[in-house]
Amino acid sequence: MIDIKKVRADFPILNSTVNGKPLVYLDNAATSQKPQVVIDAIVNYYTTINSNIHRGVHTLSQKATEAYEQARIKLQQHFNAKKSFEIILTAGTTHSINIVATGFTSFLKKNDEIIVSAMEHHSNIVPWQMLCERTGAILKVIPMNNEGELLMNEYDKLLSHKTKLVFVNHVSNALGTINPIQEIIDKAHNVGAAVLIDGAQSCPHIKPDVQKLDADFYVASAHKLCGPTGVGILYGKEEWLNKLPPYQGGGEMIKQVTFEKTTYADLPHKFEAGTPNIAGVIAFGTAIDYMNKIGFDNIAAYENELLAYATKKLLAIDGLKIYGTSKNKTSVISFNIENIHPYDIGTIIDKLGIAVRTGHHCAQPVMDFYKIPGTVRASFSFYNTFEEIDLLYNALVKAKNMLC
Ligand code: C6P
Repeated sequence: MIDIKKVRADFPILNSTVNGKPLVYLDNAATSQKPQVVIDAIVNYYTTINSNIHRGVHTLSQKATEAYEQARIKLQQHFNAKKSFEIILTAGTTHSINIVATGFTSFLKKNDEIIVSAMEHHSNIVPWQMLCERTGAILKVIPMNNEGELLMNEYDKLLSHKTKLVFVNHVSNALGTINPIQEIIDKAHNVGAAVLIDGAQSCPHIKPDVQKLDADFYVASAHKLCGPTGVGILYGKEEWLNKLPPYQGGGEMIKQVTFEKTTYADLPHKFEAGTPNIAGVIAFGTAIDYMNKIGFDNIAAYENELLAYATKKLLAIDGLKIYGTSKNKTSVISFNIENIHPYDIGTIIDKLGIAVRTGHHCAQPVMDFYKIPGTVRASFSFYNTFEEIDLLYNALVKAKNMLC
């Protein structure tokens, strides 16, 4: 059970006003708000143990290193990786995907095939297109239906001995659809292909078990999970991470450097060149603890109630159409109101203190599929309330009356 009053008190920003109105933050799919414990973790780091990690023998450096590595272990436990060094600390989902896409350059040859889905975020399309340009590999797309669900029989037809990689988001950011990733992984493995799951949108709602899933790679961003921006993970199976070449060269990722030859450090350091976002990683660990204390089952149950309530309420508005109507979805509602541009709705309701995202949501192929320029996207988190959904409804009715 979510104790909503208690939970909301953890988030200082939820008490603020925007344009003279109480903030109603419904843009959680873009980024989540941060509880005080996460903010404190960042402040504590800089006020008590700020120093560089893995480098110094002095006490501060050792304390910072320990806190940083402790966060890695929390993340290992959360995602259930077998080894802590299978968790690479990155700048976020986009960075993690690019590490894998760049690393695969030497493994692919002309006419090898890569499969993505029709509902990917640009960060799970563009790096693979760039990989195809470098290697001559071919990008194939699993199509979707009007409800925003992947056509799994078409996926079956795309898979062959030519398929080397499959990349799919666990949850679509534009539609909220939860994709059948276990089936996608199992079928890809049957033809010998590796699978990367983009968990950017699923991680705030679903606790994944990467070993049970048997995912080859799983990526996520801290900022979707009540953690700071500019931090994320690349989970990779040990054998894959050992095979992949490093993405960036620099300090910390080496064993030995001479002008003739450099040898690389062991995992995870091979992929962690340079001074990382130390405070951000430590605060990511705090955010994971915070979310687990609330409990992902509690979060999912409460957000499902919010989703059902909001869906019913919004559909009562004449001319409102929801995009992404799969039964299996997270608390995201993408919609348009007939003859009104999403940007105009977003601008008007912002004046009423309501934050939603408008536009193509970095998923232009999804918008092209529905032949629309974009949508309004309201995305709910475990700290949102039913009253806030009522405020959204009232604001939309007001916007509609003003614009029609
Ligand atoms: N989606 C949204 O408003 P970064 O920016 O690297 O933390 O995450 C990129 C990313 C990758 N995959 C999916 C499915 C995503 O949703 C996102 C980020 C935000 O939908 C910001 S564009």
